[in-house]
Formats: sequence, structure tokens, C-alpha cells
Amino acid sequence: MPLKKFSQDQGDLIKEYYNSYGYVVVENLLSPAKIQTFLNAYEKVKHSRAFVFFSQDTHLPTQPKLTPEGFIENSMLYPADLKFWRSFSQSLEECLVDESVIDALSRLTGASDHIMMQNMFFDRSTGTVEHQDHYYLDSNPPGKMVAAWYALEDIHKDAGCFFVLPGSHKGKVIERSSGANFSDHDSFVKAINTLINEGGYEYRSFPLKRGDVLFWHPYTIHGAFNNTDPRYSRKSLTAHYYPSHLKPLYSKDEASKPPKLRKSANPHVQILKSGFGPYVSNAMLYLKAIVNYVRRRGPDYDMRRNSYT
Ligand SMILES: O=C(O)CCC(=O)C(=O)O
Ligand SMILES: [Fe+2]
Repeated sequence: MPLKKFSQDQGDLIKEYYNSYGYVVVENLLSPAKIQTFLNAYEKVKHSRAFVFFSQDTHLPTQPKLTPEGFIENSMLYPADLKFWRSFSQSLEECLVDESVIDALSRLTGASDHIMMQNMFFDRSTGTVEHQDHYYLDSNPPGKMVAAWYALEDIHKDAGCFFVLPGSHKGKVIERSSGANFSDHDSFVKAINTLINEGGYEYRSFPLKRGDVLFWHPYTIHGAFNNTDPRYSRKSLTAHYYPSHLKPLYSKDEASKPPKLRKSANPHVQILKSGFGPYVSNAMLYLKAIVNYVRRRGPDYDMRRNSYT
């Protein structure tokens, strides 16, 4: 079946498709100029030994390790918070708060203002295990968060594509029962597998074009395949947003204090910053890297599909 894509002026159809299938693709949404500015900044940092980021796949502070083809192996969690690397984090953030993307997001949520909760960057595809985002993060009340996946280049089918299981947002939702930590992560992954087997869902893979954006629901099961041809990267970003009038789920100060926020280049988007702000969290990354090195500490949990096979 050919990939169904919408253009940004098809507001009602976009929303209808999202409601039916739990995801929707809008083509040519992010401008090539913004993408190029970010990729240029990325090319500069990726060779630096001093560049430390929090790895999304292994959940550890990590230095860039390049494949022979020149792609960073690990994916990054919260790259927009790497404030010591200003042109990198700033140009990345500009992509994630882009006006056209946020307009499309507003069509889906019905809200004009949003809070970005999380963001990621992928170069070489780290295959991601099947999951529902709701287990990790969501809005409160739940189900109102929307996530976005941004293609920063034309993605080859062997690059290790992002995939979703259409319609799975209408099935069962697996809750995190371990509270603030992720100690039940292994049983979560098993429960998702059971859901997939019972639901008989199709895996739909997305070799999208540069500038296309895929939005998905927090209950939709999704992940990414392993790369099968090292010549191809899958340069992409993801981010998760919820309407500003709601609260974040699992927040420590859910009931009492409002969450700490910072401004972005788009007046309609604020960014959620847990802890002490991005400069401090950037400094803490280096400290954590040293502590982990000394203690040989492992991750809290792991997102690599290879770890579960
Ligand atoms: O692109 C990937 O491999 C996974 C991204 C993801 O699951 C997310 O952003 O929620
Ligand atoms: Fe996810």
C-alpha cells in the first residue's frame, strides 16, 4: 500500500486520519533551509571528543562514536538542552518549534499553545523496541499529548525506518505501575508484544522524504527497525508536545507547583525543563559521565530492540 501523505492545507482530513489510524504524515512541512542549518551545525560537533550527550538508546551519557560511514551510532535524548553547543541545540530547537509544524500540531490538539516535553535526534538508526509513549510520558489527563517524527533527509527503506502499528491507539493501554522509576520496563515490553500478537496489527514503515513530519498518538504502538545497510543513515528528530492548559503526567509536583518552563523561538511553544535548567543539566551530563565511568554503572532501562531479542 502506498504511503498516504497529506499537505498542510488539508486540516480536517489530517485530523480525521489521525483519529482513525493513530498517526498521520504531513509532507514538506519543515523548510529545507532550517534542516540544512541544523545539519551544518551537527557536522561540526560530531567530531568533537568534548561533545557529550545523553544517549536515548542506552540511557547513559555518551561521547560520539562514528561509524566508518561517518554517522553517530547512538541516538540523543534532549539534544535541545545541550546549551554548551549553542548553534547545534539552537538550530535543532528552531526545527522543533517551526511555525508550520506547530500549526499542524494545533489542528490535531485543538490548542493554540503547547509545551514540548521531550526531544530526540537520530543519525544512524538505533532500532527502537515497540512501545506506547504513554508509559514514559503523556499529558494529564492522558491521551492528549502528540508526538512528531521529522525526516531530515530522504530516508532509505534499509536505513532502519521508523514504524507504527496503525489503529493500535484504540486497543489496550499499558500503564507504568512502578511509579517514578522504570523497574517494570521489561514486563512493559512483554505486555506490548502480547498486545501486538493479540491485535494482529500491521507494521507500517516510513521511508519519508526530507521535510515530511509524522504525528502520532501516545497510545499508538511504534518503534524503529534496525539498520540493514550501513551506507544509509536516518537523520531525524522527534519531539513530544501537549496543550499548555493541561499538565504533564508523572510529574513530581503534579498537584502542587506548575512545571518549570522556558521560552522558545515560537511564542506558542514553551519547553519543559525538569531540574535546574538546560545549562546546569548540560554540566551535570559531564559529572554523570565521570561517575558512571568510575562506578561502571549501567542504564535504568534500554530502548534498543536488540536488547530484547
Ligand atoms: O525514532 C525512534 O527510533 C524512536 C522514537 C520514539 O519512539 C519517540 O520519539 O517516541
Ligand atoms: Fe516513542
